[in-house]
Amino acid sequence: FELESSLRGALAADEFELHFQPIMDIGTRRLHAMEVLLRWRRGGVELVQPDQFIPIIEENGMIVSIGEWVIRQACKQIMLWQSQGMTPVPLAVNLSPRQFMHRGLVESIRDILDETGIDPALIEFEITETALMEHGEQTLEILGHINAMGIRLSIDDFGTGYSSLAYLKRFPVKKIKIDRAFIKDLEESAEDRAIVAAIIALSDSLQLSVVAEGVETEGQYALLQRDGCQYAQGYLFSQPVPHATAQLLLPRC
Ligand code: G
Ligand code: G
Ligand code: G
Ligand code: MN
Ligand code: NA
Repeated sequence: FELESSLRGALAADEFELHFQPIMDIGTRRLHAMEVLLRWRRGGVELVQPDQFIPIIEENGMIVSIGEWVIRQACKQIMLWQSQGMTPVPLAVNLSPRQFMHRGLVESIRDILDETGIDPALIEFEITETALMEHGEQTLEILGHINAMGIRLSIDDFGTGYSSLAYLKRFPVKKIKIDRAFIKDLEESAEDRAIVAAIIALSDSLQLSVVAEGVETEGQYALLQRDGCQYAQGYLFSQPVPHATAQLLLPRC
């Protein structure tokens, strides 16, 4: 309750901030994109991680306004980096199921793109496979609108739900992110290696690109490279970092 009531004023008090985690191209070991991860600077001091407050704001509906703020802030960040002479990489923003099903989403994305004037190719949305499975036709329609705006879509936490890649082909999705549960024991577990190799091979034949999440060791990296995985994200490269650190990773024009 205490957390919930202090969350109510947090947006107005400007207590949220974005952190950024690099997603690397495995072939070149260069920066490919960054995932945007929300943080709450509670009372302006203590940094609260999303697992402490995202479930609360999903439950009470505040995710809609806070989520819209995240999308706008990410677009503004791209604009700012460009104006400072940097070449931004695409930013991947997480969308919760509740936010996704909200009627105003498509309209507000359109407004933000108009407002900031950024290239929609510099924004990606991540949505979990479970969220996709929950609402058939309506989901397909919303994703169609987002895709038509030129924003790319990724499936987050892939492998933890019940969908198959064949089913996902119905959606205008370009990328899947293999959940870190399958990467964690990659070096020790022949079973996990087989699962990951199969996901990569099938994705390839369906023209989906693949990001491995939670890559922490060079050994995991080498195995992913061997199996033809294109992208990797994880502590091996960097934790999520504030904008001032993230911008040091960007190429300058
Ligand atoms: O510190 P200030 O209130 O000016 O920052 C406003 C917000 O804009 C900050 O919370 C920060 O998250 C965001 N921001 C993103 N990029 C920059 C940047 O290059 N400089 C500053 N000052 N703020 C940035
Ligand atoms: O940042 P961290 O790595 O602790 O993220 C924990 C969880 O919070 C992840 O599952 C991530 O998807 C979720 N999350 C982080 N930022 C956002 C956000 O801006 N919107 C939504 N909906 N979820 C987020
Ligand atoms: O949106 P998603 O559920 O994928 O959120 C990413 C989460 O994974 C964030 O909480 C982020 O801090 C975390 N994370 C990113 N890289 C690593 C990693 O290498 N190891 C672990 N354990 N967690 C990671
Ligand atoms: Mn994610
Ligand atoms: Na994930």
